[in-house]
Amino acid sequence: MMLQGKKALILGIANEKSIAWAIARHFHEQGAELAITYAGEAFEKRVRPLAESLNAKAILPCNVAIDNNIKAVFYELGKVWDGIDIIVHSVAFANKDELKGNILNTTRNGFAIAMDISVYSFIAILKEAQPMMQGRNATALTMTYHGGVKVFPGYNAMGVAKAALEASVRYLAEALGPDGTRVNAISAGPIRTLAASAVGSFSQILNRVESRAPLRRNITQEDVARSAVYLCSDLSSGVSGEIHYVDGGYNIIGI
Ligand code: 0WD
Repeated sequence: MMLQGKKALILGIANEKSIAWAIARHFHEQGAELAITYAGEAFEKRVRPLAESLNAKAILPCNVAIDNNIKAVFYELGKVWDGIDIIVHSVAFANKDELKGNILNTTRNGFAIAMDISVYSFIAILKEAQPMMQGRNATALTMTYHGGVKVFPGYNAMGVAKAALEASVRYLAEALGPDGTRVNAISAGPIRTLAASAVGSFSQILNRVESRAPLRRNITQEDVARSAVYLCSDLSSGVSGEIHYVDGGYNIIGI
């Protein structure tokens, strides 16, 4: 068991298709103890039974756009855990209007929302988590997409947000490294989830990856979860600040 006894906080389960749900299941299988958050009341009905099925030690609300929600999570975790070994941030959001047409459609407010929920939240969470992660060889993992590096139809403001998220991974790795904490991201290939359904040209992207990726298939939530186990276990003890692709190799193809 790769994660025996590790205490893992997972943010970003919306339903059973969520990447974070596959990660939670694999972490549980590998012996981790879990705390799971849901984005707000509307999500509780779906997320609570999933979390209970993995014997989560804490099941807490957390809208990452609200500082007090984030603070409350760590206050509550402090009551049940003496520290945190793993944080998985699998959260992103942009208004649907920002995810069609081209980037010139982006509004000031829509841009700010995408950056706040998809980027700043990772920084805010790790700031609050720092005291509980210090000195335990802890790890933090976020989820990004190649649209932060290359242009994909409809990805627009979210592509800009993922570029900022990837830069944040590097700055956070440097900030938390002296504590022994590692910070990494998985850049996942496209997967049909609730979040993906908001991206205008998603089917086109899926078809393209299936025909062009070296593995000639799309990846699954399980592919991502297995790499997450590696990045959050002591097997990756020397790895920090990395953007690790789990995309069937698609990103290496030039033409
Ligand atoms: O193709 C894909 N599905 C890829 C997803 C490819 C590469 C990366 N990713 C990323 C996403 O950008 C995201 O960062 O993986 C992460 C997880 O996404 P997912 O598993 O594909 O999608 P989903 O199951 O919808 O989980 C994302 C969840 C939200 O769902 P919705 O769809 O309702 O926005 O992020 C959560 C919420 O549960 N979320 C929030 N959590 C707390 N506070 C908030 C918020 N304000 N907003 C969204």
